[in-house]
This record gives sequence, structure tokens and C-alpha cells, in this order.
Amino acid sequence: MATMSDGTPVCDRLWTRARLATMSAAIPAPYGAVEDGVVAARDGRILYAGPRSQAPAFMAAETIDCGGRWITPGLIDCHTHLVYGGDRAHEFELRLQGASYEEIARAGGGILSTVTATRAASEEALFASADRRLSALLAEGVTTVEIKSGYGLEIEAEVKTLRVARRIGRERPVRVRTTFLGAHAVPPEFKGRSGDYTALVAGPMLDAIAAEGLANAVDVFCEGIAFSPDETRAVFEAAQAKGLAIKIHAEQLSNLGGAALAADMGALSADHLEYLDEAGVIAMAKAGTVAVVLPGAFYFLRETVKPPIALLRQHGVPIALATDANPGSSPLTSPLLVMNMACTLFRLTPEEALAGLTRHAAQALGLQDEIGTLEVGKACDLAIWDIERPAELAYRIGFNPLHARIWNGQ
Ligand code: DI6
Ligand code: FE
Repeated sequence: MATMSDGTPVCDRLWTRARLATMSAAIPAPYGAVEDGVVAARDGRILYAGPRSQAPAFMAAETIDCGGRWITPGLIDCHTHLVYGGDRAHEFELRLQGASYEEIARAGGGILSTVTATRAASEEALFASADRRLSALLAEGVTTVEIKSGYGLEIEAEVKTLRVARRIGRERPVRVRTTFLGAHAVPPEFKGRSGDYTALVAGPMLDAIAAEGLANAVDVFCEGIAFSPDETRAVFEAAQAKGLAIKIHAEQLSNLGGAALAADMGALSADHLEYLDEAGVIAMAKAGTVAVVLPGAFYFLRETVKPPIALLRQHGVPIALATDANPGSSPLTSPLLVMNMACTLFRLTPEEALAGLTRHAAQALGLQDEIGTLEVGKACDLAIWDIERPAELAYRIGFNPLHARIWNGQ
């Protein structure tokens, strides 16, 4: 710790008179709470987060009086498709007239209609529309966002999407992790030849993306309307050969055993999981794979089968939450609403919901040593809330109590 000549520890910023939901597993209280707390930051890192009574007498360049407000870790949206062209409002109308999501997809709409719009869009237009959606996330305390490709489905358009995602991370005050989801749908020019398309994804497309260092992870939509378990495995093997982490969209509309396959290969997370069975849960528990549940997609598609929350708890699988922000199944950019939906629809506790957008979301991105809790040495990403108790974050609907958002100590 840096000190003055008399030994007084020095920090850049000090937040005082705060209540902390540290979300640290090392603090046994609910939310890892500290009632009379302070946070100190230096060079963007947490120097101290804990009770005032045990804090060193810091010399701070700037002191912020929080007036009793709650500080949580900055929120982490660990599953989004933020970069895409166009919208799918018309398909929303079709579904209200009775068409199903799968029918629309099989008729060439769905993901493929967004592919057409994304291919046609310039990088500038993609950045501008994604930036508007990002602003909604930031306004609710998000400090880290994962962004997937998957609406290009050809080399140039996938590269373009991930470049835009990386640009967001350079130009906006948010940490961005990118995921290559070339195996999101079979594009029209490969109709009936999904094996050939899978070979393109696992070969030249992945080569181009890895050569530019555009992805942290590789994801596959393993589903009847998308890629089979064998195709999924082939893409994952290619990803791992390049040293990239793997994630999966699995068991969203049916059970193909995708989550277990991904877990057995060491996946960071398996996401959606409405149709996950106990064998899948056990495989995830064994591998330490995080379950990312996406209540926005469940709600918007009017799904009735819920992810097996009780089994996930019973086997100790960490549960993360995310917006799944995308034009087709979850046009949602509110992490607070995600928390409320996870509690009302899936019966998570408000504490589990907050862990889902902090500690467990960090783990779903492989960033558990970097972010997700208020602990010494982690990045100083904070959300400061005008609330009396942390459960309010999940309790309210359509109300934003964010007071301030701190990213990297700023
Ligand atoms: N599952 C989903 O819910 C999104 N992608 C996926 O694999 C939907 C994407 C879309 O409909 O545009
Ligand atoms: Fe998704």
C-alpha cells in the first residue's frame, strides 16, 4: 500500500458512510453486507472495502460521503447480443397473431432477418445502435458487458460485429468481453448444409477472428433449429485449439444434452437451460460450469418450462443472470427488471438475483479474480444506490434507484 512519509496510507478516492453489499462469499452476512462501511480505491483498484472501524486512516485525494446509501459491485451483464442491425417488432406482431418463434425461424425470419439487416449495416450504424442500448445498461449500474456476434454468419460480417463490440470497450466507460457466436444459425446460403457451414465456422471464420484477437470466448446455439451436439463439439474443439474459452446456448427449446457436453469440455457457462435435466445439472456441478438463466427470453417467448432452479441449488451450481439483450427473444436492456423477473418467474431470492448479476456473472466470464465482489485487489467497479435495503433492487418494477456508477475507480 502506498503511504505518506509518516506511514499514512494513500488512496485516490474514498467512499464513506456507505452500506456495502460486498457479495463476498467470505463474509457470512446476507449480501456479504457491511453496515458502516468504506471503500478506498487507488489506480482503479479496490484498496479496502469493509467496516469503517477496521479501515486504515486513509489520506484521500477525494472523499465521497455516501450518506448511508448502499454500494454494490458494478453490475455485470454476462450474456448479450448488443450489436445487430434492424429490429424485429414486426415478428412480435406476428407472434401475437399466433405464429410461434420456431415457425418464424423455420420460415426464414427470426435470426435470419436480423442477419440480413446486420450484413447491410455499416460499422458506424452498428456502433450507434449498440451504443444506445449500452447506455440503457449503464444507466442501471452495468460496468461489464459481454457481447456476442452471431448476426453476421459470414467472415466479414462476424469480424465487423466483433470489431464494433471491441470499439465499445475502447470508447465507452465499460469493460467489454467478446464472444464469437458464428454458430448461431445456419445462413441462407448454406441451407441444408449445416455441416459445411460448421466447417466454415470452426475453420476460416474462427481463424480470421482469432488472428485479430477479436474474441475472448466461443459460443454455439445447440438446438434443433440450430446446431447438433456433434457440430457443437467440433466448434468447441477448434476454439480450444486456439486457447479460447467456450460457452453454450443450451436446452432453451428442447433437451439435446448440450449443457453436459459443454460442461464435460470445461465450458465457462451454459445459458438458457429451461429444458435442462438432472444429468446436465450434475455435469455442470462437476465441471464448475455456471448456469446463466435468462428470464427476459423466457418471458418474451412466453415459455412455460422453467429452468431447474431447485436442482441447480441442490447441486451447488452457481446461477448467473443476464439480459440476453437481442432483437428476437429478449429485447431487454434492464438488468434491474431481469432481477425482478428472476424472482417472480423463477423464485430466486433477491440475494441470489444480485449474486447472479455480480459474483456469479463474473465467474461466467472467467473474471472472478477481477470483478464481481467488493474485495481488495479487484477493479473498483461500483454501483451506488438510493435504497434502504438491497432487496429493493429486485423488488421494484420500472424504477431506477441508481445514484452513481463508478468504473475502474472513476
Ligand atoms: N437464443 C436466443 O434466445 C437468441 N439466440 C439464441 O440462440 C435469440 C436470437 C434471435 O432471435 O435473434
Ligand atoms: Fe443469447
